[in-house]
Amino acid sequence: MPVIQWFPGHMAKARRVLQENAPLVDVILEIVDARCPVASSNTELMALVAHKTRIKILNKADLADPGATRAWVEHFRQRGELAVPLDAVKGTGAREVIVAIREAFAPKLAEWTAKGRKPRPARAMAVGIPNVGKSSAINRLVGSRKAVVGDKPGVTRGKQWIRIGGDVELMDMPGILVPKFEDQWDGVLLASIGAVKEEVFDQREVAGLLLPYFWAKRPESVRERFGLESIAPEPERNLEAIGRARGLIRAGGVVEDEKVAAMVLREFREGKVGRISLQVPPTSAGSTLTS
Ligand SMILES: Nc1nc2c(ncn2[C@@H]2O[C@H](COP(=O)(O)OP(=O)(O)OP(=O)(O)O)[C@@H](O)[C@H]2O)c(=O)[nH]1
Ligand SMILES: [Mg+2]
Repeated sequence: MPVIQWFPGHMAKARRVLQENAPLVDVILEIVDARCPVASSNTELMALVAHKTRIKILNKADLADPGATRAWVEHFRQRGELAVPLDAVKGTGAREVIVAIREAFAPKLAEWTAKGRKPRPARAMAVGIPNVGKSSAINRLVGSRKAVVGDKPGVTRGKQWIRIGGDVELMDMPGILVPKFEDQWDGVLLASIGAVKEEVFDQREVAGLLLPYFWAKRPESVRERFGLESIAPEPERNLEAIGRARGLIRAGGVVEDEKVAAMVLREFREGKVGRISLQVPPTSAGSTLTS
């Protein structure tokens, strides 16, 4: 059985939302999780708006390995794609996002004014799969500048725009994309970053598959937090050892492996296992990417 059982029916709705909103904006901000920017992107949906200017926001950069994030930015840049790291909680990178939107819009604006038309602000919208931080990013970009620009009848069909810089406006609602699964490991990554509901995957399976990866990247954190002295080839043995170390044991001495798995995933999501990137760019996949 696959790790994730998925229902591709949601794809149609996400496609519709994207296609309806794309014509209203100059720039599409695709929010992805910096720890796995490819798995948390829906390349199939984004291909529908390939004609638009797009900026990838590598959000939760505070939880990712800084070296890996730098490598990702460079990787995307080499492919002609804009990528900007963001920590939507602290706001680190928010200014750079606004600058990137302004710069991406500059050629269009120049063309516009050359034709004698009045300059207007750049319009952007945020899209992304669940839990990547779309709402947090919007809040952070808006900051204290809560000024709603208001409806633009006929152009925006009731959409609200918020001014986020002198000459940049952001749609107040993000577009929700569906996660895409190309293989089982994608499913594991998407589950680990909270992009899919916990009911649709087996947390023990996901935690079991991730632990060797955490161990390879941050052995000292895994040892300290979870009390593992070594990593066993059998996932159940690792969960078992963690359960004993952390006291997640039922009467009768049986380790509560579901609780152990849920805890491992939660602590990873909260960044307590250290800054770990789950994907590194193909070119640097073999290199060491510790901070
Ligand atoms: N550490 C860290 N946590 C973040 C960041 N951005 C968002 N979060 C956390 O991630 C969780 C999800 O953030 P949201 O902003 O609700 O994400 P969303 O994409 O709007 O989620 P949905 O609306 O459910 O699809 C929250 O617990 C946020 O506090 C970030 O840059 N760093
Ligand atoms: Mg949200």
